[in-house]
Amino acid sequence: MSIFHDLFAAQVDALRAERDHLIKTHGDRMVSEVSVAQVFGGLRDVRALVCDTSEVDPDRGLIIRGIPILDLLDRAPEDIFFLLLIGRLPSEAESLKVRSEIASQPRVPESVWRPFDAMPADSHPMSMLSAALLILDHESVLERAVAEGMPRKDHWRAALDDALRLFAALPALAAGIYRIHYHRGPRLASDPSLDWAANYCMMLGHRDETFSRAMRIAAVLQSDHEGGNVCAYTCHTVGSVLSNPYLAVSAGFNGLAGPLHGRSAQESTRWVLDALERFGSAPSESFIEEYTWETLNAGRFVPGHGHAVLRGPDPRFTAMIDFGRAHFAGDPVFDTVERMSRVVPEILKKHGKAKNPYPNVDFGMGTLWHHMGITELDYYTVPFAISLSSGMLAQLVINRALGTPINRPRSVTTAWIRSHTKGE
Ligand code: NMX
Ligand code: MLT
Repeated sequence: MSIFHDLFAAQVDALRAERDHLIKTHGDRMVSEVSVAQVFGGLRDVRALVCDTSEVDPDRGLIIRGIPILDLLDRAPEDIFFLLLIGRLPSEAESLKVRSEIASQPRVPESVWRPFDAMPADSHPMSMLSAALLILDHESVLERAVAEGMPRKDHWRAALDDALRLFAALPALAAGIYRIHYHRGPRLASDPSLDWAANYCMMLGHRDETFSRAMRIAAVLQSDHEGGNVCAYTCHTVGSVLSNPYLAVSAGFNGLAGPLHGRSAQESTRWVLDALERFGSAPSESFIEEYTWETLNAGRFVPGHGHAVLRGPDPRFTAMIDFGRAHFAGDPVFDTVERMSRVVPEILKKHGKAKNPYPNVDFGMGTLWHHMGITELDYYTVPFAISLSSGMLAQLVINRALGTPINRPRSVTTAWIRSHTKGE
C-alpha cells in the first residue's frame, strides 16, 4: 500500500488525456518565439517546457500548485512533496500516511560511505552529495525495470519507487557528509520517529526545535522553482533519456553547485562575513555602499542578488528575514544581512545592469545556518539541494508518466544566424 502510488495512479490517465487533447486541438499554436538575443542569451524567458509542479511569477514569486509559497510555511517538507506530485495538500490523515511512507523507506546502506575515504579531503560537499547518488544508483528500481523490459507506460511506477527512496535517503546522506567532511564525530543513525527535517537536523548533531523549524521552512521555500532553473532542467534532460532518478538528480545537483545558482548561498555568506570582519561589527550603511561598489567595480557579481525570472523581491528571502527577526535579531550576521537587503538593491539599481536588484533566497539562507552553528560555508548548498530534490523528483515522475520525449532542441551556428538575418 502506497498513498503516493495509489493517488498518482488515479491521475495518470487524465494527465495523458489532457496532454493528448491539447496537442491534438492546439498543437500548432505558438507559445513563444525565440529571438537572436535569446538564442545567445541563455534562452531567457523562452517558454519551452511544461512543468505543473510550480510556477514562478516574476512579481509574486514561487507558486506551488496554485498556492503562494508564503502560505505553505507551516507545512512539512513531506506534505510539500505530496503537493508537488499529487497537486493538492494532503488531509491530516493523509499527511500521517505520507510521513510514515517516507519514514519507512529503506535506510542508506553502509557501503555508500566507503568511497568517501578515497575522496580528496578538500572535495566540495556538493561533489560528495552528487557522488553519493552515483554510488547508490545501482539500487535504482527504474534502471532494473527498463532493463527487464517494463512497458513505457509503467515507467512512472518504478520512477516513483526511486523518488520516494531517494527523497527519504537524502537527509541521512547530507548529514553523514557533514559529519565526515568536518570531522564532527561518528555518523548518527536516522530516527524514523522524527519528521524529515527534524531527522536531518538530529543527524547533523542538532536536536533543537528552532533548528528543525528553520530547516522545515527552508525545505519548503526551496522545494521547487518551476521547470526552467538549471537544476530542475538538467535533471529533466538527463531523466528524459531514461537515465534513472539517481543519475538525473545527481546531474541536477551538479548544476545547483554552481556559484550563480545554489552555491550562491555559500558565496553570499562569505561576502557578508567579509564585510563584517572588515568593518569590525555589523557594518554601517555607508560602508555597505562602498563595499558593494567595490565588488561591482572589480567586475564581480554581488552574490545572492538578482534573478533570471523574478522581477520583484523574492518572497522566499522575505520569509527567511521574518524568521530571523523572530528568532535571532541581534545576531551581527543577521543584522548585516538585513541592513544589506535595504542598501544593496539601491546600489544595483544605480549600477543599472541587473534586471532584478533584490536579494534572492540564497542571501537569507546562510544567515540561518550560520546562526544555528553550521559555520562551514561550503556546506550551505547541501540543504538547498536536498530540499530541491522534492521538486526535481516530482517533475521526474510526472514526466515518466507522460512519457515525455527526450529533450533535444536544435542548435544553430553563428554562420546560420548571420545568413538567416542577412539583408534585414
Ligand atoms: N551582481 C552584479 N551583476 C549582476 C547581478 C549581480 N547580482 N545580477 C545580474 N547582474 C548583471 C549580469 O551579470 C548581466 O551583466 P552583463 O550584461 O554584463 O552580462 C546583467 O546584470 C543582466 O543580467 P540579468 O538579466 O539581470 O540576470 P541573468 O538572468 O543573466 O542572471 C543571475 C541571473 C541570478 C545568474 C544573476 O542575477 C547573478 O549572477 N546573481 C548573483 C548570483 C546569485 O545570486 N545566484 C543565485 C540565484 C538564485 N538561485 O538560487 O539560483
Ligand atoms: C531559485 O530557486 O531561485 C532557482 O532555482 C534559480 C532559478 O529559478 O533560476
